[in-house]
Amino acid sequence: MKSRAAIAWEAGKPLELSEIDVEGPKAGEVMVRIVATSVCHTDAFTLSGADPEGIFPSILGHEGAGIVEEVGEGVTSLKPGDHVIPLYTAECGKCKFCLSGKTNLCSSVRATQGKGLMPDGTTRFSFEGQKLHHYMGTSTFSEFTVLPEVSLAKVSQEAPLDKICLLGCGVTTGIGAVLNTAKVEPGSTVAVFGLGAIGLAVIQGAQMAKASRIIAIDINPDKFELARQFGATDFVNPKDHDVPIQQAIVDLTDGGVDYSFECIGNVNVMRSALECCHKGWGESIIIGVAGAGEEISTRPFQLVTGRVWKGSAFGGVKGRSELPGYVERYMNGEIRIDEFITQDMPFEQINDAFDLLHQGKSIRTVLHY
Ligand code: NAD
Ligand code: AHE
Ligand code: ZN
Repeated sequence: MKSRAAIAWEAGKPLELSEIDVEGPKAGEVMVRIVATSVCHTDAFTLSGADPEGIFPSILGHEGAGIVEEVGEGVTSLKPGDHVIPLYTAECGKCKFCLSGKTNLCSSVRATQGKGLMPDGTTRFSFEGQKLHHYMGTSTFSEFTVLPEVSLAKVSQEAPLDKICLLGCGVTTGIGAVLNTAKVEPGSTVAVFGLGAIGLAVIQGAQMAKASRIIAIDINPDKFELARQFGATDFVNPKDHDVPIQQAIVDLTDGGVDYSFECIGNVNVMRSALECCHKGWGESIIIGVAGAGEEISTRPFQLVTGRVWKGSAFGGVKGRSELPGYVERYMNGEIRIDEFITQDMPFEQINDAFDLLHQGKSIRTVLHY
C-alpha cells in the first residue's frame, strides 16, 4: 500500500513529505486510514532530539482518528469501516498492569513500541526499501498506518473524526489528570502551569470537578483569554512577579493550592508547581515531558510536610474501555473540543503546524489528509 506520509529523517530537521510503502496488517494488527491528525508538543519534543526514546527515521504522530481499512488474522474486536482513535497507551485487559485496577499503563506492547517496532519486532513502514520506525505505537503522520488491535479504541461513527482526534492525546490527558489522577474535589483550588492544549484541558477538567478557583499560569499572555473561556478565574504571568512564582501563588491563595498541574515539561516549573501546594495536603501532578538527562528536585521537607508529587500519562484513562465514553460526552456537549482547534490545514502543511506550536500561535492545528 502506498501512503502519503511525513518522515522524520533526523532530529532537528523539518519533516519530509513523501509517498511511503506500508505493509498490510499481520496477525493481531489493524491497518487504519487516518482521516485527521493534530500535532502535540510531544511530537515536537521527539523531533527536537530530546526524547530518550526518539528513533530516526520514523513516522511521528499520536493524536489522530481514522477508519479501519483492513484487519489481520485473529482480529475480532474491529472490522473494516469501524471508526477508531489510535492509543499510545494500549489496553489489553490481560496484563498485570491492566488487571491491577491501579493504572492505565498496559505492558502488552510497550517494550516494542518504545523501540519503534510492531510487537513482532519488525516495522510496516519503508521508503524506497529503507525501513522507517513506528512512533508511540500510532504513527498518525502517515495516511495509512498499522497498529496492534489493543492500541485502538472503537468509537461512535457519528462523531467528527477531525474533532475527536484531539481525544487521542491532549484533551483526554488534561481532563483525565484532574478526574482520575488528582481526583479534584468540589471547592478545591487549582493552579495550572502552561496553557497549551494540555493546560487548557486541565482547566476544563477542573471546572467539570467544580473547583472553586483555577489559577492559569503562562509566560505568554496571549493564552489567558482561552483559559478564561475554559473556566480559569485568575491569571498569572511569572514575568510580572519579582518573587519566585511558587511564592506568588502561595501569597495569592492563603498558603497554597490544593492541586497543581505542570503542563510544560520544564523541571524548574515542576519544582514551583510542587512548592505552590498547600502544606499538609497539596498535590502536584506532573504531565509535562522533560528531556533526556533532566531531573526534578526539591527539599524533601516539602514532602515530609505533606505535599504529594504524582505523574499522569494519558490522564490515567484506559483507552479501549473509557475513550468511547469521552466521545459520547463530546457529542452531548459535556466535553469541549472545538475550542482547542485554532487552525485547520491540509496534511501537506504539517511543518507549518509545528512552527505555529513553537511560536505559541496555536493550541492545536488539525491536519486533514
Ligand atoms: P504547548 O507547547 O502547546 O503548551 C505549553 C505552554 O507552556 C505554552 O503556552 C507556553 O507558553 C507555556 N510555557 C512555556 N514555558 C513556561 C514557563 N516557564 N512558565 C509558564 N508557562 C510556560 O504544549 P502541549 O501540547 O500543551 O503539551 C504540554 C506538555 O505536556 C508537553 O511537555 C508535552 O510533551 C506534555 N504531554 C504529556 C502528556 C502525558 O500523557 N503525560 C500528554 C500530552 C502532552
Ligand atoms: N519517551 C519519553 C517519555 C515520553 C512520555 O512521557 N510520554 C507520555 C505521553 S506524552 C503524549 O503526548 C506517556 O504517556 N508516557 C508513558 C509511556 O508509557 O510512554 C522518555 O522519557 O523516554
Ligand atoms: Zn500528546
